[in-house]
Amino acid sequence: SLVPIPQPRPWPLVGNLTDLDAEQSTLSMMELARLHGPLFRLVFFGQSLVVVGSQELVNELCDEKRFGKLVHSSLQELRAIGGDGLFTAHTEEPNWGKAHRILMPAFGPRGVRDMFAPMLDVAEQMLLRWERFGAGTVLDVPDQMTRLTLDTLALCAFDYRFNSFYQDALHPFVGAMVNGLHEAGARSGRLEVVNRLLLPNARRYAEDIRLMHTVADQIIAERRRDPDAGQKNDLLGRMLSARDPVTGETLSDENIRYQMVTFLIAGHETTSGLLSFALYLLLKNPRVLHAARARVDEVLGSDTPRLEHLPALRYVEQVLMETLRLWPTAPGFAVRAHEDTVIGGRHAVTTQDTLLIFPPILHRDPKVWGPDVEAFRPERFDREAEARLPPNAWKPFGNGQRACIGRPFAMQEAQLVLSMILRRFELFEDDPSYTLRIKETLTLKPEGFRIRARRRDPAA
Ligand code: MNH
Repeated sequence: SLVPIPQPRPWPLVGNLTDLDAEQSTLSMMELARLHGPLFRLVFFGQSLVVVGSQELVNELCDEKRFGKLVHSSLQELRAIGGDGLFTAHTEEPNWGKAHRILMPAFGPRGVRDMFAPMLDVAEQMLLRWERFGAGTVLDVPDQMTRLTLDTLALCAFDYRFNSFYQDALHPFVGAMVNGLHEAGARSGRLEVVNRLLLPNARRYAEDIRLMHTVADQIIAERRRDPDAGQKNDLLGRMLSARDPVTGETLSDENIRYQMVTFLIAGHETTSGLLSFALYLLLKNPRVLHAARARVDEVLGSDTPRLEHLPALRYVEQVLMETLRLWPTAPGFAVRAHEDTVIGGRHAVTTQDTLLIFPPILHRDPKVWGPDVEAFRPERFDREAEARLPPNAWKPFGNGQRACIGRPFAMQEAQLVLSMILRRFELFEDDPSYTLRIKETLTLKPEGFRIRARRRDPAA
């Protein structure tokens, strides 16, 4: 027989709005899961959201025959920025399939290996600055990592240099993006009539979006004028020339613009958050820090990192996987049932329900991870231990055909950069009494986490 999905008691009109702290919704959701279990319903203004965070239920929801990605209300709001780019497109839109087929090979193992050199280039720029500053300088970790990942993405994808390490002020694209994302988030939490009444916000939002699109359009125009463009096999080059094997068509300039803005947005905040949390967790867990450093010293020695080193640096990859278990920087993704159905054998859901798969809860399922879910233990991702995990227990990159296309890119970049940092620097927390503060935007970051870095003796 059917059992209703648990729901915190709603208030008239606003429903469960008061159960969520708008600035800290991930932490609120984790708290609600402690109170109500890993499956609960929240209702806002008559709209139902079902939060799902046990391996058993998530595994069921990952069945693409029954469920598929839903462009939920905050992603819908992002379409003003990312249009029908991969992240914000509906699976049924022809441009999703077309771009997916054209871009998958470029983001595959071959394509990402070609990006090793520009990744190393930008990492060197950051670390050279850390060396010159010396151990007396305090480094704001999320700020440094954001400059790094943004520059890396633009260089790898479009052969374009933001040069964030050569100036204090970031490229205007960054300000427009930060404001635009903030406003998009705020808009999805406001009623449409309120959005229309907030004219100064709306005007500013339109300007920020225009700036982002103009930057992308200019990069496209420059490339079209570039006599050597034919030799450039980066993402932009492929998007401009590749034909979809199914339709025989190329992507339109408008769609290429949306993909570029999407890569810049989807591709840098998540990866910079990952690197920031990894450094935080390493500094709070000296055993793991020493184990990772010992491995990096052994593998890299005095070499400049090369692609061939990466497989031997598996432990660093495990550090990143364990980081994404505890702090999945893109903390949720939504699916919808293709037809009204029953989940967990006893809970009815309809096609109208937004089903939010929530990795911060899923990744703490004690049935999967044991009694020490909060412990930072990269050994959980040893090859053998990983193979023993039940299906869909670890979902920081989404699911199925709509999973993250940038996963190999992000993991290669993060593995390279973290290895280089550990090899070259002794790290210190600026304030050892720092306790984690989560900054939530579209993604999660350890707010105000600062370190100092001292060059290690190269012979060490
Ligand atoms: Mn990424 C989709 C997480 C790095 C570009 N990404 C997703 C989804 C998650 C995600 C979760 C699924 C969202 C949904 O179902 O609504 N992404 C991450 C994380 C990192 C990351 C945790 C880094 C760590 N992503 C990157 C990078 C890029 C990128 C780097 C680009 C270079 N991501 C995308 C795109 C999609 C996506 C594009 C949408 C893919 C599709 O639906 O076809």
